[in-house]
Amino acid sequence: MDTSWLDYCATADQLKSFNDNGYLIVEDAISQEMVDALEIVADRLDAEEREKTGLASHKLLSKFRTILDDDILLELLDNKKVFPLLWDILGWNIQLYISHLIMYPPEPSETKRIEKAAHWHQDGGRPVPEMERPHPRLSLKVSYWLTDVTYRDNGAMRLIPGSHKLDLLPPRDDPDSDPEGAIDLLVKRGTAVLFDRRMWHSRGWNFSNITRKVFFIGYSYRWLRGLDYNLMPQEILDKCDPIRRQLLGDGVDIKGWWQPTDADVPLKTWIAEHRGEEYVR
Ligand SMILES: O=C(O)CCC(=O)C(=O)O
Repeated sequence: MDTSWLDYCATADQLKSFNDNGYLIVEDAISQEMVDALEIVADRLDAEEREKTGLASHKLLSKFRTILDDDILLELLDNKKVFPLLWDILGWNIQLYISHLIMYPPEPSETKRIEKAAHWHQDGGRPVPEMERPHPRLSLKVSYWLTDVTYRDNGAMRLIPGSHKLDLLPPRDDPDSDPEGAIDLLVKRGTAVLFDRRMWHSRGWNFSNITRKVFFIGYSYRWLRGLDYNLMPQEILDKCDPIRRQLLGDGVDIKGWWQPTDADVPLKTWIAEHRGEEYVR
């Protein structure tokens, strides 16, 4: 397993920024070769899915459970520049809970230009209305940007820094604008952005002339059920080292979801050995 993770553990500034703002930008999180390879995979999945479902070429494609669609996606699971940030934020008792791809082609030229984004939300499905507030963190997602989004009109994701601590979406000054405090997330190709599932966010409009391409990988505590897979095919687990197997939901028995032994959580042992016992309490 890759000891270069140790070079990318979270700094105090990164942890403070994530805790205060609810997101963290990691530029050049993946090499240009890796971005090129991921873009080829994204284009292939897009073409296959549109062929299968008949989705028109100008419509947004949202494909879930992508982690098994190509072995290169397994590489993202423990990407050296991002994975250590996850243990420093969530700890060692983590798993993959969701993986998805969004391909957002340019809006057709006749689409009426509107400024406000359409669907402000916090991530998480039923837990969002069912849990008492204030909510705990529970999970976060990492978005890997395969195309430049350096202008709002590239379909920049919109988010409200600090809003992971808010129970309600902040108000709007004007019904045709975004809520107070909203910003455009502008990123270069190859950037990863970690975001707390509670942070209020939305997708902006793509009025550019290129398709916006993003893979999302979400991590949660192991005592939550996966939204992608709860049982990975054995042939996938067989390709993976113990830490990736932990992330993919492997474990010794059902009790290990709640009271893990060292055999359930090899990441814990790895961190204890390489950073010290104080990091695995
Ligand atoms: O596509 C986007 O910019 C936003 C995606 C999103 O809302 C999500 O993954 O929860």
